[in-house]
Amino acid sequence: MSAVHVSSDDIRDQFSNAMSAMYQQEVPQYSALLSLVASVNTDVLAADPTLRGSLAANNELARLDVERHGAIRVGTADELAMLRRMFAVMGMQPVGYYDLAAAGVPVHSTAFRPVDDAALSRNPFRVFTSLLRLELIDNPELRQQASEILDARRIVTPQAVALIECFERQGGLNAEQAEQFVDQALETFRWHEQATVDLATYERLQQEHRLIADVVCFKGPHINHLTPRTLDIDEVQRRMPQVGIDPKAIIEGPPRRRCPLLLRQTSFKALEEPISFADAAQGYHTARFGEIEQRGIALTHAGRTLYDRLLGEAKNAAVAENDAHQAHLSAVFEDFPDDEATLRREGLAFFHYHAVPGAHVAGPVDADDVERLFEQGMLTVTPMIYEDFLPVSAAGIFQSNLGDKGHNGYARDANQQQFEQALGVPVIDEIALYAKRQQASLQRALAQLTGNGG
Ligand code: OOG
Ligand code: NI
Repeated sequence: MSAVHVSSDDIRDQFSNAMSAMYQQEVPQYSALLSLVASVNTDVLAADPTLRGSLAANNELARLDVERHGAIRVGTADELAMLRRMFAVMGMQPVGYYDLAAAGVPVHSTAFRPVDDAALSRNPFRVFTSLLRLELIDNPELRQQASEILDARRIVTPQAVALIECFERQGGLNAEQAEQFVDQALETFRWHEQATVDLATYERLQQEHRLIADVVCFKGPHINHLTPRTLDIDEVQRRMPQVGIDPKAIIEGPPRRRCPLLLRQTSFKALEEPISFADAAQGYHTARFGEIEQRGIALTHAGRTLYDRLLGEAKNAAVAENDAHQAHLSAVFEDFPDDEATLRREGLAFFHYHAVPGAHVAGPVDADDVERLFEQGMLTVTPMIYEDFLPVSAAGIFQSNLGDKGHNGYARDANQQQFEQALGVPVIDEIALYAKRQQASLQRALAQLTGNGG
Protein backbone atom coordinates (compact mmCIF):
# COMPACT_ATOMS: atom_id res chain seq x y z
CA MET A 1 0.00 0.00 0.00
CA SER A 2 1.41 3.34 -0.94
CA ALA A 3 -0.64 6.28 0.19
CA VAL A 4 1.28 9.55 0.51
CA HIS A 5 3.46 9.64 3.61
CA VAL A 6 3.28 12.39 6.20
CA SER A 7 6.75 13.82 6.84
CA SER A 8 8.48 12.89 10.08
CA ASP A 9 8.72 16.63 10.82
CA ASP A 10 4.93 16.89 10.69
CA ILE A 11 4.49 13.88 12.96
CA ARG A 12 6.97 15.34 15.46
CA ASP A 13 5.18 18.68 15.37
CA GLN A 14 1.81 17.01 16.01
CA PHE A 15 3.26 14.91 18.78
CA SER A 16 4.96 17.81 20.51
CA ASN A 17 1.70 19.78 20.44
CA ALA A 18 -0.25 16.82 21.78
CA MET A 19 2.29 16.29 24.54
CA SER A 20 2.11 19.95 25.52
CA ALA A 21 -1.70 19.86 25.63
CA MET A 22 -1.65 16.73 27.78
CA TYR A 23 0.91 18.15 30.19
CA GLN A 24 -0.94 21.46 30.51
CA GLN A 25 -3.99 19.50 31.53
CA GLU A 26 -2.08 17.27 33.92
CA VAL A 27 0.03 20.06 35.47
CA PRO A 28 -1.82 23.40 35.41
CA GLN A 29 1.29 25.22 36.69
CA TYR A 30 2.90 24.39 33.37
CA SER A 31 0.21 26.46 31.62
CA ALA A 32 0.98 29.37 33.91
CA LEU A 33 4.67 29.01 33.08
CA LEU A 34 3.92 29.01 29.34
CA SER A 35 1.96 32.26 29.63
CA LEU A 36 4.75 33.86 31.63
CA VAL A 37 7.39 32.82 29.09
CA ALA A 38 5.26 34.07 26.19
CA SER A 39 4.82 37.47 27.80
CA VAL A 40 8.52 37.83 28.64
CA ASN A 41 9.45 36.82 25.07
CA THR A 42 7.03 39.43 23.68
CA ASP A 43 8.58 42.12 25.91
CA VAL A 44 12.14 41.17 24.94
CA LEU A 45 11.39 41.21 21.21
CA ALA A 46 9.62 44.57 21.47
CA ALA A 47 12.56 46.09 23.36
CA ASP A 48 15.31 44.63 21.14
CA PRO A 49 14.72 44.98 17.38
CA THR A 50 18.29 43.82 16.67
CA LEU A 51 17.66 40.54 18.42
CA ARG A 52 14.35 40.19 16.61
CA GLY A 53 16.11 40.77 13.28
CA SER A 54 18.82 38.25 14.02
CA LEU A 55 16.32 35.60 15.14
CA ALA A 56 14.23 36.21 12.04
CA ALA A 57 17.33 35.94 9.80
CA ASN A 58 18.13 32.56 11.32
CA ASN A 59 14.59 31.15 11.10
CA GLU A 60 14.58 31.19 14.90
CA LEU A 61 11.54 33.39 15.36
CA ALA A 62 8.90 31.00 14.07
CA ARG A 63 10.12 28.08 16.13
CA LEU A 64 10.25 30.04 19.37
CA ASP A 65 6.62 29.33 20.28
CA VAL A 66 6.76 25.63 19.52
CA GLU A 67 10.12 25.18 21.12
CA ARG A 68 10.26 22.78 24.00
CA HIS A 69 12.03 19.80 25.38
CA GLY A 70 10.75 17.11 27.66
CA ALA A 71 12.33 14.43 29.83
CA ILE A 72 11.60 10.81 30.60
CA ARG A 73 13.31 7.98 32.46
CA VAL A 74 13.20 4.32 31.44
CA GLY A 75 14.17 1.18 33.29
CA THR A 76 15.55 -1.36 30.82
CA ALA A 77 17.57 -1.74 27.64
CA ASP A 78 14.49 -3.06 25.80
CA GLU A 79 12.47 0.00 26.80
CA LEU A 80 15.21 2.32 25.59
CA ALA A 81 15.55 0.46 22.28
CA MET A 82 11.78 0.55 21.71
CA LEU A 83 11.67 4.30 22.37
CA ARG A 84 14.52 4.82 19.91
CA ARG A 85 12.33 3.21 17.25
CA MET A 86 9.33 5.29 18.32
CA PHE A 87 11.28 8.57 18.16
CA ALA A 88 12.72 7.62 14.77
CA VAL A 89 9.17 7.80 13.36
CA MET A 90 9.28 11.49 14.35
CA GLY A 91 12.71 12.13 12.85
CA MET A 92 14.37 12.19 16.27
CA GLN A 93 17.74 10.55 16.72
CA PRO A 94 19.87 9.91 19.80
CA VAL A 95 22.42 12.71 20.09
CA GLY A 96 25.07 12.88 22.83
CA TYR A 97 25.86 10.80 25.90
CA TYR A 98 25.41 12.19 29.41
CA ASP A 99 26.71 10.46 32.50
CA LEU A 100 24.86 11.51 35.63
CA ALA A 101 26.24 8.84 37.99
CA ALA A 102 29.17 11.02 38.98
CA ALA A 103 26.65 13.57 40.24
CA GLY A 104 24.85 11.00 42.36
CA VAL A 105 22.02 10.19 39.95
CA PRO A 106 22.05 6.49 38.90
CA VAL A 107 21.26 7.06 35.21
CA HIS A 108 22.92 7.77 31.90
CA SER A 109 21.16 9.62 29.14
CA THR A 110 20.87 10.83 25.58
CA ALA A 111 18.66 13.36 23.83
CA PHE A 112 16.38 12.29 21.00
CA ARG A 113 16.14 15.22 18.62
CA PRO A 114 16.00 16.25 14.97
CA VAL A 115 19.44 16.81 13.45
CA ASP A 116 19.32 18.80 10.22
CA ASP A 117 18.80 22.53 9.67
CA ALA A 118 15.35 22.26 8.11
CA ALA A 119 13.99 19.85 10.72
CA LEU A 120 15.44 21.92 13.57
CA SER A 121 13.85 25.11 12.36
CA ARG A 122 10.50 23.42 11.74
CA ASN A 123 10.21 22.04 15.29
CA PRO A 124 13.26 21.19 17.40
CA PHE A 125 11.32 19.10 19.96
CA ARG A 126 13.81 17.11 22.03
CA VAL A 127 13.37 14.45 24.68
CA PHE A 128 16.08 14.02 27.31
CA THR A 129 15.94 10.27 27.92
CA SER A 130 17.58 8.58 30.87
CA LEU A 131 18.19 4.89 31.43
CA LEU A 132 18.26 3.69 35.01
CA ARG A 133 21.51 1.92 35.90
CA LEU A 134 20.16 -0.90 38.02
CA GLU A 135 23.68 -2.24 38.45
CA LEU A 136 24.34 0.74 40.72
CA ILE A 137 21.85 -0.55 43.30
CA ASP A 138 24.01 -2.12 45.99
CA ASN A 139 21.44 -4.42 47.56
CA PRO A 140 21.22 -7.54 45.31
CA GLU A 141 17.68 -8.51 46.38
CA LEU A 142 16.34 -5.05 45.72
CA ARG A 143 18.13 -4.99 42.38
CA GLN A 144 16.56 -8.32 41.46
CA GLN A 145 13.11 -7.20 42.53
CA ALA A 146 13.34 -3.95 40.57
CA SER A 147 14.47 -5.83 37.51
CA GLU A 148 11.56 -8.29 37.72
CA ILE A 149 9.02 -5.49 38.10
CA LEU A 150 10.45 -3.73 35.06
CA ASP A 151 10.57 -6.86 32.93
CA ALA A 152 6.87 -7.43 33.49
CA ARG A 153 5.70 -4.10 32.09
CA ARG A 154 5.16 -2.93 28.51
CA ILE A 155 5.52 0.81 28.11
CA VAL A 156 4.44 1.04 24.46
CA THR A 157 0.91 0.04 23.40
CA PRO A 158 0.54 -2.87 20.92
CA GLN A 159 -1.05 -0.45 18.42
CA ALA A 160 1.96 1.87 18.67
CA VAL A 161 4.33 -1.07 18.16
CA ALA A 162 2.37 -2.10 15.05
CA LEU A 163 2.56 1.43 13.64
CA ILE A 164 6.30 1.65 14.37
CA GLU A 165 6.79 -1.63 12.48
CA CYS A 166 4.65 -0.32 9.66
CA PHE A 167 6.79 2.84 9.48
CA GLU A 168 9.94 0.73 9.36
CA ARG A 169 8.52 -1.45 6.56
CA GLN A 170 7.06 1.33 4.40
CA GLY A 171 9.46 4.14 5.24
CA GLY A 172 6.58 6.35 6.38
CA LEU A 173 3.00 6.63 7.65
CA ASN A 174 -0.05 8.01 5.88
CA ALA A 175 -2.14 10.76 7.48
CA GLU A 176 -4.53 8.42 9.26
CA GLN A 177 -1.73 6.22 10.58
CA ALA A 178 0.23 9.28 11.70
CA GLU A 179 -2.74 10.50 13.69
CA GLN A 180 -3.18 7.10 15.33
CA PHE A 181 0.53 6.94 16.01
CA VAL A 182 0.49 10.29 17.84
CA ASP A 183 -2.49 9.16 19.99
CA GLN A 184 -0.89 5.84 20.82
CA ALA A 185 2.61 7.20 21.41
CA LEU A 186 1.18 9.72 23.85
CA GLU A 187 -0.11 6.86 26.04
CA THR A 188 3.46 5.91 26.91
CA PHE A 189 4.08 9.27 28.59
CA ARG A 190 0.83 9.70 30.49
CA TRP A 191 0.74 10.10 34.26
CA HIS A 192 -0.67 7.22 36.32
CA GLU A 193 -2.14 7.86 39.72
CA GLN A 194 -1.81 4.20 40.56
CA ALA A 195 1.55 2.71 41.38
CA THR A 196 2.08 -0.86 40.18
CA VAL A 197 3.65 -1.92 43.50
CA ASP A 198 2.60 -1.95 47.15
CA LEU A 199 3.58 0.82 49.51
CA ALA A 200 6.32 -1.20 51.20
CA THR A 201 8.08 -1.92 47.90
CA TYR A 202 7.78 1.71 46.89
CA GLU A 203 9.33 2.80 50.16
CA ARG A 204 12.23 0.36 49.88
CA LEU A 205 13.05 1.58 46.37
CA GLN A 206 12.53 5.19 47.42
CA GLN A 207 15.03 4.70 50.21
CA GLU A 208 17.66 3.40 47.80
CA HIS A 209 17.12 6.45 45.56
CA ARG A 210 13.98 8.49 44.84
CA LEU A 211 14.65 8.23 41.17
CA ILE A 212 14.62 4.45 41.28
CA ALA A 213 11.12 4.47 42.79
CA ASP A 214 10.00 6.92 40.11
CA VAL A 215 11.19 4.68 37.29
CA VAL A 216 10.22 1.28 38.70
CA CYS A 217 6.86 1.79 40.43
CA PHE A 218 4.68 3.05 37.58
CA LYS A 219 3.16 1.69 34.43
CA GLY A 220 5.36 3.76 32.18
CA PRO A 221 7.84 6.61 31.80
CA HIS A 222 5.55 9.58 32.51
CA ILE A 223 6.82 12.81 31.02
CA ASN A 224 8.36 14.52 34.05
CA HIS A 225 8.65 18.05 32.64
CA LEU A 226 8.32 20.14 29.53
CA THR A 227 10.46 23.18 28.90
CA PRO A 228 9.63 26.23 26.79
CA ARG A 229 12.43 28.45 25.47
CA THR A 230 12.68 31.98 26.80
CA LEU A 231 14.72 34.90 25.51
CA ASP A 232 15.37 36.20 29.05
CA ILE A 233 15.65 33.57 31.72
CA ASP A 234 16.68 36.04 34.44
CA GLU A 235 13.42 37.90 33.94
CA VAL A 236 11.31 34.72 34.00
CA GLN A 237 13.10 33.61 37.18
CA ARG A 238 12.32 37.01 38.76
CA ARG A 239 8.67 36.95 37.75
CA MET A 240 7.91 33.32 38.64
CA PRO A 241 6.89 34.02 42.26
CA GLN A 242 4.52 36.78 41.05
CA VAL A 243 2.47 34.14 39.23
CA GLY A 244 2.55 31.68 42.10
CA ILE A 245 5.42 29.52 40.87
CA ASP A 246 8.25 28.56 43.21
CA PRO A 247 11.53 28.43 41.23
CA LYS A 248 14.59 26.42 42.15
CA ALA A 249 17.23 28.54 43.85
CA ILE A 250 19.78 28.87 41.07
CA ILE A 251 19.82 29.25 37.29
CA GLU A 252 22.05 26.47 35.94
CA GLY A 253 24.67 26.92 33.24
CA PRO A 254 26.69 29.93 32.11
CA PRO A 255 26.00 33.49 33.30
CA ARG A 256 24.10 36.14 31.35
CA ARG A 257 26.20 37.35 28.40
CA ARG A 258 26.03 39.74 25.45
CA CYS A 259 26.52 36.65 23.24
CA PRO A 260 24.56 33.96 25.10
CA LEU A 261 26.46 30.67 25.48
CA LEU A 262 25.10 27.14 25.31
CA LEU A 263 22.14 26.73 27.61
CA ARG A 264 20.80 28.29 30.81
CA GLN A 265 18.03 26.51 32.73
CA THR A 266 15.85 26.85 35.77
CA SER A 267 12.82 24.90 36.97
CA PHE A 268 9.96 25.03 39.43
CA LYS A 269 9.92 22.48 42.14
CA ALA A 270 8.22 19.15 41.62
CA LEU A 271 4.67 18.76 42.83
CA GLU A 272 3.67 16.36 45.58
CA GLU A 273 0.93 14.27 44.00
CA PRO A 274 -1.49 11.77 45.57
CA ILE A 275 -0.90 8.14 44.58
CA SER A 276 -2.64 4.91 45.38
CA PHE A 277 -0.62 1.74 45.72
CA ALA A 278 -1.30 -1.84 44.67
CA ASP A 279 -2.26 -2.74 48.25
CA ALA A 280 -4.76 0.16 48.25
CA ALA A 281 -2.54 2.25 50.54
CA GLN A 282 -2.56 5.98 49.81
CA GLY A 283 0.56 8.13 49.58
CA TYR A 284 2.38 10.80 47.65
CA HIS A 285 4.90 10.87 44.84
CA THR A 286 7.04 13.79 43.75
CA ALA A 287 8.30 13.71 40.20
CA ARG A 288 6.73 16.23 37.87
CA PHE A 289 7.85 19.79 37.41
CA GLY A 290 8.25 22.57 34.87
CA GLU A 291 11.43 24.05 33.49
CA ILE A 292 12.51 26.93 31.27
CA GLU A 293 15.58 27.29 29.14
CA GLN A 294 17.44 30.02 27.30
CA ARG A 295 19.58 28.82 24.44
CA GLY A 296 22.75 30.42 23.12
CA ILE A 297 25.58 29.61 20.77
CA ALA A 298 26.99 26.09 20.30
CA LEU A 299 30.65 25.73 21.30
CA THR A 300 33.45 23.87 19.55
CA HIS A 301 35.64 21.39 21.46
CA ALA A 302 37.94 24.28 22.36
CA GLY A 303 35.04 26.46 23.51
CA ARG A 304 33.53 23.65 25.50
CA THR A 305 36.82 22.89 27.23
CA LEU A 306 37.08 26.54 28.27
CA TYR A 307 33.45 26.50 29.45
CA ASP A 308 33.99 23.36 31.53
CA ARG A 309 37.16 24.78 33.06
CA LEU A 310 35.54 28.08 34.06
CA LEU A 311 32.43 26.34 35.39
CA GLY A 312 34.70 24.13 37.48
CA GLU A 313 36.50 27.18 38.85
CA ALA A 314 33.23 28.88 39.70
CA LYS A 315 31.94 25.74 41.47
CA ASN A 316 34.80 25.87 43.93
CA ALA A 317 33.19 28.90 45.47
CA ALA A 318 29.58 27.80 45.02
CA VAL A 319 27.04 30.25 46.41
CA ALA A 320 23.50 29.26 47.23
CA GLU A 321 21.73 32.49 46.37
CA ASN A 322 21.06 33.24 42.69
CA ASP A 323 22.12 36.92 42.45
CA ALA A 324 25.40 36.25 44.22
CA HIS A 325 25.92 33.05 42.22
CA GLN A 326 25.35 34.89 38.92
CA ALA A 327 27.66 37.76 39.89
CA HIS A 328 30.37 35.28 40.80
CA LEU A 329 29.89 33.33 37.55
CA SER A 330 30.03 36.52 35.50
CA ALA A 331 33.34 37.44 37.09
CA VAL A 332 34.84 34.00 36.41
CA PHE A 333 33.52 34.05 32.81
CA GLU A 334 35.32 37.31 32.03
CA ASP A 335 37.97 34.98 30.62
CA PHE A 336 35.51 33.83 27.94
CA PRO A 337 35.39 36.16 24.89
CA ASP A 338 31.99 37.82 24.55
CA ASP A 339 31.83 39.11 20.99
CA GLU A 340 30.99 37.15 17.87
CA ALA A 341 34.12 38.12 15.94
CA THR A 342 36.47 36.78 18.63
CA LEU A 343 34.40 33.67 19.25
CA ARG A 344 34.63 32.91 15.54
CA ARG A 345 38.27 33.83 14.94
CA GLU A 346 39.44 31.86 17.96
CA GLY A 347 37.37 28.85 16.91
CA LEU A 348 35.40 28.78 20.17
CA ALA A 349 31.88 28.68 18.73
CA PHE A 350 29.88 27.53 15.71
CA PHE A 351 28.23 29.86 13.20
CA HIS A 352 26.03 29.85 10.13
CA TYR A 353 27.83 31.60 7.25
CA HIS A 354 25.96 33.84 4.84
CA ALA A 355 27.00 35.47 1.57
CA VAL A 356 26.12 39.17 1.63
CA PRO A 357 23.28 39.57 -0.90
CA GLY A 358 24.57 40.98 -4.18
CA ALA A 359 28.24 40.40 -3.28
CA HIS A 360 30.32 38.66 -5.89
CA VAL A 361 33.92 37.48 -6.14
CA ALA A 362 35.71 36.37 -9.25
CA GLY A 363 37.46 33.07 -9.37
CA PRO A 364 37.52 30.10 -7.03
CA VAL A 365 37.65 30.70 -3.28
CA ASP A 366 38.16 28.25 -0.49
CA ALA A 367 38.19 28.17 3.28
CA ASP A 368 41.59 29.97 3.36
CA ASP A 369 39.96 33.06 1.86
CA VAL A 370 37.36 33.36 4.59
CA GLU A 371 39.12 36.05 6.67
CA ARG A 372 39.72 38.18 3.60
CA LEU A 373 36.07 37.85 2.56
CA PHE A 374 35.02 39.00 6.02
CA GLU A 375 37.29 42.03 5.82
CA GLN A 376 35.85 42.84 2.41
CA GLY A 377 32.33 42.62 3.80
CA MET A 378 31.30 39.72 1.59
CA LEU A 379 30.55 37.20 4.33
CA THR A 380 28.59 37.49 7.55
CA VAL A 381 27.74 35.00 10.30
CA THR A 382 24.92 34.35 12.72
CA PRO A 383 25.29 32.18 15.82
CA MET A 384 24.44 28.49 15.56
CA ILE A 385 22.15 27.68 18.46
CA TYR A 386 23.08 24.93 20.91
CA GLU A 387 20.46 22.16 20.57
CA ASP A 388 21.72 19.83 23.31
CA PHE A 389 22.04 19.58 27.08
CA LEU A 390 24.71 20.01 29.76
CA PRO A 391 25.48 17.22 32.23
CA VAL A 392 26.29 19.47 35.21
CA SER A 393 23.11 21.49 34.65
CA ALA A 394 21.06 18.33 34.14
CA ALA A 395 22.36 16.99 37.45
CA GLY A 396 21.29 20.27 39.10
CA ILE A 397 17.80 19.94 37.62
CA PHE A 398 17.52 16.30 38.70
CA GLN A 399 18.69 17.12 42.21
CA SER A 400 16.41 20.07 42.80
CA ASN A 401 13.53 17.71 42.12
CA LEU A 402 14.74 14.76 44.12
CA GLY A 403 14.94 16.75 47.31
CA ASP A 404 18.28 18.03 48.42
CA LYS A 405 19.11 14.89 50.33
CA GLY A 406 21.42 13.87 47.53
CA HIS A 407 23.72 10.93 47.12
CA ASN A 408 27.47 11.24 47.15
CA GLY A 409 28.02 10.00 43.64
CA TYR A 410 28.19 6.45 42.39
CA ALA A 411 31.73 5.21 42.15
CA ARG A 412 31.19 3.39 38.85
CA ASP A 413 32.43 5.05 35.66
CA ALA A 414 30.44 6.42 32.79
CA ASN A 415 29.69 3.61 30.41
CA GLN A 416 28.77 4.89 26.98
CA GLN A 417 29.37 1.51 25.41
CA GLN A 418 26.86 -0.18 27.68
CA PHE A 419 24.35 2.60 26.97
CA GLU A 420 24.79 2.21 23.23
CA GLN A 421 24.38 -1.53 23.51
CA ALA A 422 21.05 -0.96 25.25
CA LEU A 423 20.03 1.63 22.69
CA GLY A 424 20.96 -0.63 19.78
CA VAL A 425 22.93 2.07 17.92
CA PRO A 426 25.77 4.48 18.74
CA VAL A 427 24.75 7.97 19.83
CA ILE A 428 25.58 10.76 17.39
CA ASP A 429 28.43 13.06 18.39
CA GLU A 430 26.85 16.50 18.83
CA ILE A 431 30.02 18.49 18.12
CA ALA A 432 30.49 16.66 14.80
CA LEU A 433 26.91 17.62 13.87
CA TYR A 434 27.51 21.33 14.50
CA ALA A 435 30.80 21.21 12.59
CA LYS A 436 29.08 19.57 9.63
CA ARG A 437 26.28 22.15 9.55
CA GLN A 438 28.78 25.02 9.81
CA GLN A 439 30.88 23.59 6.99
CA ALA A 440 27.81 23.16 4.77
CA SER A 441 26.74 26.76 5.38
CA LEU A 442 30.24 28.02 4.51
CA GLN A 443 30.33 25.98 1.29
CA ARG A 444 26.91 27.31 0.34
CA ALA A 445 27.94 30.91 1.04
CA LEU A 446 31.18 30.59 -0.96
CA ALA A 447 29.33 29.01 -3.87
CA GLN A 448 26.88 31.92 -3.83
CA LEU A 449 29.71 34.47 -3.87
CA THR A 450 31.30 32.89 -6.91
CA GLY A 451 28.01 32.42 -8.68
CA ASN A 452 28.01 28.66 -8.38
CA GLY A 453 25.20 28.45 -5.87
CA GLY A 454 21.51 29.20 -5.73
C1 OOG B 1 16.01 15.10 33.44
C2 OOG B 1 16.76 16.27 34.04
C3 OOG B 1 17.65 16.94 33.02
C4 OOG B 1 17.64 18.98 31.50
O1 OOG B 1 16.97 19.80 30.87
O2 OOG B 1 18.87 19.11 31.64
C5 OOG B 1 16.93 17.85 32.11
C6 OOG B 1 15.09 14.42 34.41
O3 OOG B 1 14.83 14.95 35.49
O4 OOG B 1 14.61 13.32 34.05
O5 OOG B 1 15.78 17.75 31.84
NI1 NI C 1 14.93 19.51 31.13
